[in-house]
Amino acid sequence: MAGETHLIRAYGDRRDDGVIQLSFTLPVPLSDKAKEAARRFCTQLGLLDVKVAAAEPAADNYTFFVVYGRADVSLDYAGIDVPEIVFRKLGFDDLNKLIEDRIARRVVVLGACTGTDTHTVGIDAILNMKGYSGDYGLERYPWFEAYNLGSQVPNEELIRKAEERKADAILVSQVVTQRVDHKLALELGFDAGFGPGTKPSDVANYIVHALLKKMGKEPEDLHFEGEPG
Ligand code: B12
Repeated sequence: MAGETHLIRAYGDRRDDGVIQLSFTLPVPLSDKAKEAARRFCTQLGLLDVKVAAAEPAADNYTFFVVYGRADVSLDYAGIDVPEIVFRKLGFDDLNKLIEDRIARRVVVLGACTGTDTHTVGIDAILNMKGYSGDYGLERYPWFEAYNLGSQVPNEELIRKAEERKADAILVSQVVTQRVDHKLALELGFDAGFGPGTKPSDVANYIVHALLKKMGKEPEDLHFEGEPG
């Protein structure tokens, strides 16, 4: 009911106990002193009843910790208002059918790992027939025309080829980066940024919905599952 609050706290073992798990690395060799440092680190973060559950050497003079602690934080879930229209992500056949019905031509996509970057596994995972963790790559979609230009492709060459083929979407893979996420990708002028764990079907759905929006065939504020956020 309007005006009612709905307070939520983290759930560890029991409702509202506020218990959370944290993992992090400190630049010290593994020792009891290191564990105490980890405990104080979490206490300074505001956690209560801090317990160091695991401490493992991550490298020389680096220790990885798993810590539990109680966060005395609650927030009013009812006070969070995020207007969204979320559509179910379409599967392989449904998405191809949507392209056939609403775009009525193959969607042209070019992808490359650009600049001096040689990390091709990522872009291959998105584009190649075999895809990634059982999710087909865009080359397998009959209603996509997907071109994988490989690695170390100069940006100018990618743009030139994209213009030649009248590409609907250009996929740029940069793995040696300063951790580009969706937010930074938008700031850099890209339409979206996809990170580790992305499935080809996420990208395929994103491209089709973005194209339909551009063609005015879908509402601007449409969102779908798997869309980077
Ligand atoms: C394999 C690898 C290599 C291989 C690459 C072989 C190849 N053909 O790809 C080789 C040995 C060549 C290599 C070299 C180097 N590497 Co290297 N490499 C790795 C490693 C171990 C795995 C990367 C990988 O393939 N992951 C698997 C794929 C599937 O994951 P992914 O790339 O994230 O892709 C997924 C998503 O990100 C997404 N995605 C990726 N790209 C795109 C693009 C689009 C458009 C979309 C939508 C989605 C998408 O979809 C994919 C599936 O989900 C990582 C460490 C790691 N575990 O990540 C280091 C790593 C990436 N490498 C690193 C570095 C520094 C280098 C070198 C500079 C090392 C050196 N000093 O020589 C050189 C650079 C060479 C160059 N010019 O690029 C660093 C990068 C650090 C940073 N700041 O970014 C890492 C993180 C290692 C580390 N911890 O330091 N590397």
